[in-house]
Amino acid sequence: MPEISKMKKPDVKVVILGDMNVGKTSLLHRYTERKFRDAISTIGGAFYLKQWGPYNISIWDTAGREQFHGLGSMYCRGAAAIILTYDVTNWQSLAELEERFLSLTDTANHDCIYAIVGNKADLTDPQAQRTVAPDGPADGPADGPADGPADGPADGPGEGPVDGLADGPTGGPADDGERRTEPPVPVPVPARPPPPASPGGGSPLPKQVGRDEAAALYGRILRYKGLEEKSSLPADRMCFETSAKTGYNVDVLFETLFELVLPSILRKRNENQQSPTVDLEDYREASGKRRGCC
Ligand SMILES: Nc1nc2c(ncn2[C@@H]2O[C@H](COP(=O)(O)OP(=O)(O)OP(=O)(O)O)[C@@H](O)[C@H]2O)c(=O)[nH]1
Ligand SMILES: [Mg+2]
Repeated sequence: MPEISKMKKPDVKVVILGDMNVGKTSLLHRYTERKFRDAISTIGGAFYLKQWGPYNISIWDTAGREQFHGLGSMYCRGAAAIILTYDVTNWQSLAELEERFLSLTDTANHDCIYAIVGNKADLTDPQAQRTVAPDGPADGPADGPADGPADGPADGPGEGPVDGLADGPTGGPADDGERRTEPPVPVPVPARPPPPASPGGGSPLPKQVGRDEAAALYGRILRYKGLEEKSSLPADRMCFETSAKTGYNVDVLFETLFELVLPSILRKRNENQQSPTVDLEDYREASGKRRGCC
């Protein structure tokens, strides 16, 4: 476990929500580790701290299983962006976003940004079957924010999974690239249903959710949030189809969101400068020195 005093504080929080098996963990793996591997069904939640330019972004992966549903609104507390994920081959997974997950986002920031993401596009769309991000080391996915520093995000070997606990509305502090799992209680997780037959060069599976249905859901989310469509980000910009398996659109998804949450990051940093928090470690060190003097 890293020392608390060395941990970085996330500037902003991005949360991935959606039904079990839609590929939330796989999307996060693909983006952060540049890999696709069979993920184990998530228990509770986990977060990954992404250093993006000079900013620290915590990305929360949540469990889609019904038994963890109660935790969802806790994870969404203070979120600046939420990725609502469905599986393009499973219509019910889109319906679940509205029926089960949307209300969990009530605890997010008032200006939270929503992305609707149809994953597993490789199963239905030949274009998404072409591997755009071959498996490889986590050497940093892309350049930094468009308006950010020239040196881009400092990814590196530090990014990877670590067990631990995180708390607080923006997630607990974590070392650079650290992933923390949060198993609230040990719960037996039943075996995953077998995945649908992969086309693997064969014929694609039927697509059950079209882009227009995702865009319609986006419109309903805006209405649920009491937002005007005219003054909000347009559906064609906020609805994505991705493949965690091939990497199709995965970097585009995360980096579009990071750029969109930049104003939230800057606002939070500005607020912190105006009312700085007390660092207990500094206090302890200082008081220790005083004791030594007397
Ligand atoms: N073909 C294909 N399979 C995928 C893709 N993403 C995930 N999968 C598979 O779908 C299954 C579920 O993936 P996960 O990433 O564990 O799904 P999850 O949404 O995190 O599931 P929970 O943690 O249970 O909520 C695994 O067998 C993955 O290998 C994808 O883009 N394409
Ligand atoms: Mg998962």
